[in-house]
Amino acid sequence: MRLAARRGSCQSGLKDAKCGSVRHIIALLIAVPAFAANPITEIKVDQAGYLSGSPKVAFVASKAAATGFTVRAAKDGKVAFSGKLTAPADDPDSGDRVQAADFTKLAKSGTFYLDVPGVGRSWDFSIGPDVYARAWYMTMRSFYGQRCGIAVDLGPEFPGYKHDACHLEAAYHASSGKNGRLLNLGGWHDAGDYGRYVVNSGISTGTLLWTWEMFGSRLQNVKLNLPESGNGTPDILNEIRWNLDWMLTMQDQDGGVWHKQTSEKFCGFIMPEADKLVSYIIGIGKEPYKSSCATGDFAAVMAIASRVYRPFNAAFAEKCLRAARQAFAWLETNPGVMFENSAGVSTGGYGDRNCGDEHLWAAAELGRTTGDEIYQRYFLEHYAEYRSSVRPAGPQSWANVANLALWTYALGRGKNAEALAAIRQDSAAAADQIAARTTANPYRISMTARDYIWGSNSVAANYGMQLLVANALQPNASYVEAALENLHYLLGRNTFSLSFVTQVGANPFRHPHHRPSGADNNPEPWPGLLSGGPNRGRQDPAMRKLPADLPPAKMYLDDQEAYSANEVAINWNAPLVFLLAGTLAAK
Ligand code: G3I
Ligand code: 9MR
Ligand code: ZN
Repeated sequence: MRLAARRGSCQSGLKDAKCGSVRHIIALLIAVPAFAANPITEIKVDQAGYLSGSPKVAFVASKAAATGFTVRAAKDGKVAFSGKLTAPADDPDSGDRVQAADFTKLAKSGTFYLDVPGVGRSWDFSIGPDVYARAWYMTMRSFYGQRCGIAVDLGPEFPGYKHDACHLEAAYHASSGKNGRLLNLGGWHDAGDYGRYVVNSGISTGTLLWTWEMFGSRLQNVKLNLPESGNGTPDILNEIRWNLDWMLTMQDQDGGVWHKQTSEKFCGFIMPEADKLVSYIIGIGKEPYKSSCATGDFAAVMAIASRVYRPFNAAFAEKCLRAARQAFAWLETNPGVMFENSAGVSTGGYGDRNCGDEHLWAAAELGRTTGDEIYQRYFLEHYAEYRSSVRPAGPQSWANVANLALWTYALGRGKNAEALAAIRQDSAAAADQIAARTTANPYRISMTARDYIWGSNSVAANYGMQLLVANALQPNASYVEAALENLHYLLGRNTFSLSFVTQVGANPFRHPHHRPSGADNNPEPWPGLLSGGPNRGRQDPAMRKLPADLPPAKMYLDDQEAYSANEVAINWNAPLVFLLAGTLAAK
């Protein structure tokens, strides 16, 4: 995205409305009728839109309190709904004074905008039964864009978004306990960098496989325009398979799984095929070389894959199951091997202080897939230690997968009635509190001030996933509504009025810390990628230029340099894919 990178004034999300991208200029010339002024950030809407039958709320955060609002048709400005704004509420997390505009009663399909006299107009949004179908397609298809080891081309839909086969040179790093070259292409680039990390692949791939397990009937016919499309396997599974095949190559003969495959250091902002650094299998530098967290995540994912792919490819399902069993056996003898970068290696760590949750997840998924006593027993002996993970504050993350372990036991109707009841009860109690907190938050999101960490947008998406899983265990409309509120936040109903997904919505963020987006010649970043989001920790030099006393939700820059707030990553996109799938019309 060379053009945009040169436009200094385009760096801040706060100013993005004024940015001169071709796309925005055309949008302003064509889409906005002469009688309406430009959209302004003080009015916050979900830029993808609102489901016809669900609550529809926009927010206004202006200096002077406003009173009324209208919703108008985008094509002619005709009033479709008018209402009153709520009294202002102070939101300490963003520092905004927020008024709500509720137009739930407007159920007519179409494209609209909000008009607030004395304030201005919003970006356009849609109302309809399937307003998130396009966003689902784009966020899921973004995994294809992250493919390593193969040429990728998002055209003709996104012409120019392509790269050649990359990272073709692989070798065992000294820290892996082996040496020599190997040939193991594949997998997804983790994020804005080109590394491949088993731990992060674990939660990401697991979340996507769960998306299939929970919402497959809605997804099985959705074409993602992949090289494999039309081969008889649903495209979501075709895409996931690309990463599973690489993960399988990360398992050593003794069953243990190496932590990551990356170069020794991060390359510059170049296209992946231009990165000629050797892609090393990296271990811990001493016996047993592999790491427990990677091996646990691997076992869990392969166990899920074995039940998911069985109807499509029994041989592959068997291969996954064998790999999962071997990984679990390794973990039983090596439960506490932590990963740390060895000397000379400076790529991502995904280091964890405790692999018990990964171990539990492996046992739970293997137990669900096979019903075998050994996995059931491990789960029942250990699950109680992790019950507090299903909690109202702090959902699952790459470092904590205990939730997934507990939920899969309940979703798979595990045999122990006491465990089942405990997990169901914990899930509902946590979801009740999250839903109540969401309603009380002036921006109606589940986020707490402490949740604005590195990758905070994935915290919002994972709250959404937590609520949808709780709903699957015990249906409750308030859980689904609260999940949707978090989606609205990610798609533009936030303090910046910015859609945090590239190329989704009329005012998306545009400068991700994403090497292909930074290095190519396209005017816009690669589509369907979720920004990491506000990070109160200000953990990079660009972010440290922001005032230290900014409220946490405001700690964000739409700046390529701001990697601690504006990178993209597979484990952030995956729960968004899950959440969006949950909104799609049941088929
Ligand atoms: O969880 C704690 C929280 O309790 C505490 O209050 C808060 C205060 O700062 O920190 C939270 O921990 C943060 C953690 O992310 C949360 O998951 C750490 O500060 C923060 O340093 C850590 O950042 C990780 C980052 O790598 C740096 O290690 C991100 O989770 C992780 O997503 C990110 O992953 C990178 C890979 O290494 C390389 N590839 C790109 C990828 C995305 O940026
Ligand atoms: O680009 C890297 C990003 O993917 C990582 O998440 C981040 C933290 O590990 O590091 C980025 O690389 C930066 C490096 O750590 C320090 N020099 C600047 C690099 C960004 O261009
Ligand atoms: Zn690659």
